[in-house]
Amino acid sequence: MKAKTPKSPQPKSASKPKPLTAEQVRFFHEEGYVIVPNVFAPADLEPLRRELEAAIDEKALELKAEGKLTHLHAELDFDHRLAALYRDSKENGEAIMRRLEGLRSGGFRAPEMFDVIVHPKLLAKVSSLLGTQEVVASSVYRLRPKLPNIGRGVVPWHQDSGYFVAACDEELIITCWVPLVDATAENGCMQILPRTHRGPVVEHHTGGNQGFLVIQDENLPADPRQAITAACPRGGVVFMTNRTPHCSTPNYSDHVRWSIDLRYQSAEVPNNVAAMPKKIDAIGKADPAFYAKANVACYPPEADFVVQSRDSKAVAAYPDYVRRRETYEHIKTGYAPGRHWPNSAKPPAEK
Ligand SMILES: O=C(O)CCC(=O)C(=O)O
Repeated sequence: MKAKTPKSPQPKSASKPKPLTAEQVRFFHEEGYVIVPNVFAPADLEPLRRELEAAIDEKALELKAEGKLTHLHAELDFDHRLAALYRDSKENGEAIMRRLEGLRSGGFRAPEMFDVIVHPKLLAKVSSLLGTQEVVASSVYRLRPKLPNIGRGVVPWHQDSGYFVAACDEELIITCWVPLVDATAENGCMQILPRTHRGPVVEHHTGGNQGFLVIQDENLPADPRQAITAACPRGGVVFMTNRTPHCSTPNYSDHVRWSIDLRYQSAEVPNNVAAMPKKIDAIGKADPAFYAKANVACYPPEADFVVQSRDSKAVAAYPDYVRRRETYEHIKTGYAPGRHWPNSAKPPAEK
């Protein structure tokens, strides 16, 4: 993909972004989630949608040049094109999605993605939930194209904390689920079990759909029939805690349910912003107790970065974000305390 620099996420003329209302904050803490429409204006998400469209086009052209694909479906819009490419060839569809989702090949980290992660409209809302100006973004963000009528992308019941180290169970890490199309029950939005997030991280099992972790129904903290359907219009955001059980259902529509999920925490919560993996391991080698004591991230395999701080020098610019993600991708830290969830046939997917 071509090298570009991000646009400034804060247009000079923009009015000060609004925090959540006291009622929305109260609802979030009571219910474990809050769905907020119009966090973004449609135009705010357009650059990301366009960049994803360009990435699909680039990969489709590459596959065509390799003789693997005949029909580019270039006449279709962003919401439909990937579904058509997948219908023609599962292999090609998977290859395109791997390019977009690729966890170990960089993931999607175009400037347009970064601009959404650090968007002041989103950070103002996140800040009001965290109760601090000092905000760290976790690299555990994901892009999810859920295609129509295939099981791929259906996510079983889990708490995000099921993926994080146990030392962070009592911390607050906010998931911001941002649909890039209107998310509905029909196209497979999330289901959320409300008012259960104050309980513990319950037992997860490995080997759910697509290798995801799964909470079996008998281990859910409430009857799954009490789940709410978290429909959310494009521009809106579903905010959830890391202990809020949630899942997502199949897409029965004719279009792709595009979404991204981003995660944020207070800078007080363990994170790896101060160290790259080599440094963490060098200290850990000299002092094995270090890993246990150190502030070394709720999800150690991926890089965290500061997105908001009173100290503006601490805030990661786009090149820092790319460098940190690349470094973590290529150098694995030895600090990886697994949760040791009960085994099943397949290994768990990375979040
Ligand atoms: O997007 C989905 O379908 C599921 C998202 C999810 O499980 C998450 O954001 O943790």
